[in-house]
Amino acid sequence: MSDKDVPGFEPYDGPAGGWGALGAVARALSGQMAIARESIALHKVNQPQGFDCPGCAWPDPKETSSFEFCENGAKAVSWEATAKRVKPEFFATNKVADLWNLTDYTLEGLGRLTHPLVYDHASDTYQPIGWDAAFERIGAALRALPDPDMAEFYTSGRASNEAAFLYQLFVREFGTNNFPDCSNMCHEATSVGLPQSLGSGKGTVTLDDFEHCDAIFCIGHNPGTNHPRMLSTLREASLRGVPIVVLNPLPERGLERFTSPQHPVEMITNRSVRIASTYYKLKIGGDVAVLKGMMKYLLVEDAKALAEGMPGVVDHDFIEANTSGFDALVADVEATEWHAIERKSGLTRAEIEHAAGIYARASKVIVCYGMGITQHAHGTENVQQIANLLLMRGNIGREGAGICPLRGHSNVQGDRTVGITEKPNAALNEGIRKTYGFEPPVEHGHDAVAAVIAIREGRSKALVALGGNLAVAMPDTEETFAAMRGLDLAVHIATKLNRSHLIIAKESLILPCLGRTELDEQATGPQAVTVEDSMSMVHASAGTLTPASEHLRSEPWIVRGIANATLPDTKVDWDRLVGDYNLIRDDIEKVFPIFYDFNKRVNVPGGFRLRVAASERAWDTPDKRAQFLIARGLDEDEPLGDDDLMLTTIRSHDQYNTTIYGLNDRYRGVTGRRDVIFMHEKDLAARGLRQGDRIDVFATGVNVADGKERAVRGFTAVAFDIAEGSVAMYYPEGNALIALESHDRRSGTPAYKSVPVRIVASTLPADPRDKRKASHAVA
Ligand SMILES: Nc1nc2c(c(=O)[nH]1)N[C@H]1C(S)=C(S)[C@@H](COP(=O)(O)OP(=O)(O)OC[C@H]3O[C@@H](n4cnc5c(=O)[nH]c(N)nc54)[C@H](O)[C@@H]3O)O[C@H]1N2
Ligand SMILES: Nc1nc2c(c(=O)[nH]1)N[C@H]1C(S)=C(S)[C@@H](COP(=O)(O)OP(=O)(O)OC[C@H]3O[C@@H](n4cnc5c(=O)[nH]c(N)nc54)[C@H](O)[C@@H]3O)O[C@H]1N2
Ligand SMILES: [Mo]
Repeated sequence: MSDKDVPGFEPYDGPAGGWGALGAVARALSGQMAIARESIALHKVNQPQGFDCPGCAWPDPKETSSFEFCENGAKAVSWEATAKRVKPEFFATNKVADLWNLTDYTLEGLGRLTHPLVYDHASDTYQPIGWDAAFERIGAALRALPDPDMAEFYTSGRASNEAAFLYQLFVREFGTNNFPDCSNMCHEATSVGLPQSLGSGKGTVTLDDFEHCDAIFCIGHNPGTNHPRMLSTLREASLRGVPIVVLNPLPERGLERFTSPQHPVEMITNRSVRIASTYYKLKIGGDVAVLKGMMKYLLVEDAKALAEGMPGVVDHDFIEANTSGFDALVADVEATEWHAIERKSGLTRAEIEHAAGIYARASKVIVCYGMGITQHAHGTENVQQIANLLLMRGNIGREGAGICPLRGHSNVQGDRTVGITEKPNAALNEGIRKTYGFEPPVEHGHDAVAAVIAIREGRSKALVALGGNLAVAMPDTEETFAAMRGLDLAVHIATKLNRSHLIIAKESLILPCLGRTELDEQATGPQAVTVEDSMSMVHASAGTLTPASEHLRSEPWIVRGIANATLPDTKVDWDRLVGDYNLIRDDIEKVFPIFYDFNKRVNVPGGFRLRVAASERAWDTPDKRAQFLIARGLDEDEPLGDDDLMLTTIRSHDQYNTTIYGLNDRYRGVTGRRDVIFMHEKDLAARGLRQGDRIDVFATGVNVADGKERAVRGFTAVAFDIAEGSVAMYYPEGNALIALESHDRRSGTPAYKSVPVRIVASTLPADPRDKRKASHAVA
């Protein structure tokens, strides 16, 4: 059977970027935007005077002189600045039961929300409501809870620092630390793992470091799709001759070659620049094995060099002066056998030693990583092994070297910095006490998994969501949906309609807010907000577009409204703060001294960098030294049954998390569908399957330990150059296979990237020409 026989699948030979990217932008724009809005908006993205791109958290170059082209940034902007609207008339004629049958793609594609809405049980419709009436209902429902800990306050990482700061302040004055947050599903393994290793929970590099490094490792992330502006950085490094080593079970085109739309000659001559110098297709969950193998090689080479009277390969002076735990790490690494490393990683010893050789010969190394590392049952340990590898050669805290976690949402890192955390430390609590004179709750609250479990068990009865699409983003689609139907109150502050809004509680409200592209006018005039990128740079963002509707309000204004209605004796002057966001920033500085001179420093184009102590080799750990921390064994995940495969759930090129912009995944050769599963030819053959066959996927192991069947059915298999034993499908289609209990015990991060599955021919009729629309594939 040839590739052509699968409708909508045809391997893509081109580079990342290039003309394909330009074409995709044109299509995204023509579908969503009025021409006038488009030309204004795109020229203001990531400019010193404009708004921060609502796409990814990759930093901007210091001088953004020309419009920095990014296909997926353009999609994110046009998706928000769309001319489409979903108005009360639409809701009046479409019952929620009917909306439920629309796909996620269609739901958000309806356009921007225009009015505050409240759900009416009698007619099964959402109906318009005034802002004050909405706040009163929310306040009354929250005050009626027997205990503030029975409410969950979710944040998605689009919220600005100002909105997130006010939100956490309100929630703490209300009396709980229940802060489920999108970063709990994302880089929580980093936020837990790195403070233990390095004393700082953030990346240690800046964009400048990429100009000075002499090797880059990219582990478990896909920048061509998720951080496209990073390709320009990698391209520059490649042209400088810097080796770029990739560890990824899939051949991601953006990590292979790139044609920069910023470079006319490259475009006209159709030339591309190679990105990876070496690409290792390891098995899903094989990262710890590779990292230990690399460390093993370093130790052997070190001993050899020292015996010959040469300088060691390991930086003993650095280790002596800066770290603890090295001897224990050596013992662990030496005890790990090569045959186990090879089996677990799917790579040969020679391949791993080659990678380690590149690492050893480079004097300044940056390791970048993403969800391929964090979303495993042992995600925290994975992150810590990367830190170990870097510490071994003193690759932290000096120019051109360091650790670079690629954050998700454009302000997910900032939201955490300004207090969105279920585990507040003493300094945060003291800052609030001192600034506002109320006693914040000190007992730890719920993260995302704990919140959904509390809702499932009826211990939590209210959910307020500052953005996001919690129900669809979480594992265990069916159980999460069912749990949320048991809520007394569900409030969604959102720009666009999504499935979480259709999971109806006793009382359900949708509060439509301004997006980042839009003008935010308050009592003292137009306001700017601030965001923090993946490299701890804080800068201002000011929207310029006319709001999508006159009824939209900013997130800070909405939080103010909820706070005033919920807390009759509040100690915070909410109206004053929201009238002038400079005052919010003054308060952020009072609670978090790291923001000293906030308003002054953020007024400089490009903003300022928040201090990351580890970048200066100041180790904020109990013994004030960086720690080598051991991961027991090589298992990142639960063991796999004999006939099982390991499934990973990934993003297509046409999606932003649960937002589906389109049904294509250009670089992986998929057009017009999302119901595919990428498999190695041999894994197909071993099951008597061929490309194009329809298959059913059954969860096994940890995900069915509770005795419940979890399955998705009727997906089409495509033969792909993925590591053997590893299979991939899209998120959120795969979420129905993952139990809430399948998460990293230390950080709570769901194991979205390691789902043991059994794959069999589908019981549904075989019909490869059936181009089903991407449905919300709940079995
Ligand atoms: N356009 C766009 N931009 C985005 C997003 C989006 O959805 N669309 N999402 C944003 C968010 S919230 C986030 S968190 C980031 C996500 O950015 P990424 O971390 O790039 O996210 P994923 O698509 O989940 O891709 C993870 C990569 O890990 C690989 N992988 C899977 N399992 C393993 C493994 O076991 N080991 C290794 N080494 N690799 C593995 C996959 O093949 C894939 O290439 O992007 C942000 N930016
Ligand atoms: N299987 C699987 N599941 C995953 C992942 C995975 O890799 N695999 N990744 C996980 C990760 S890394 C993350 S971060 C989560 C994402 O989880 P979320 O952050 O909860 O999800 P998003 O899809 O980003 O949220 C989209 C919604 O945000 C709203 N929105 C957009 N812009 C704004 C705004 O400016 N303000 C407000 N108030 N609302 C806005 C819109 O209504 C839109 O429908 O998903 C997680 N789930
Ligand atoms: Mo994320």
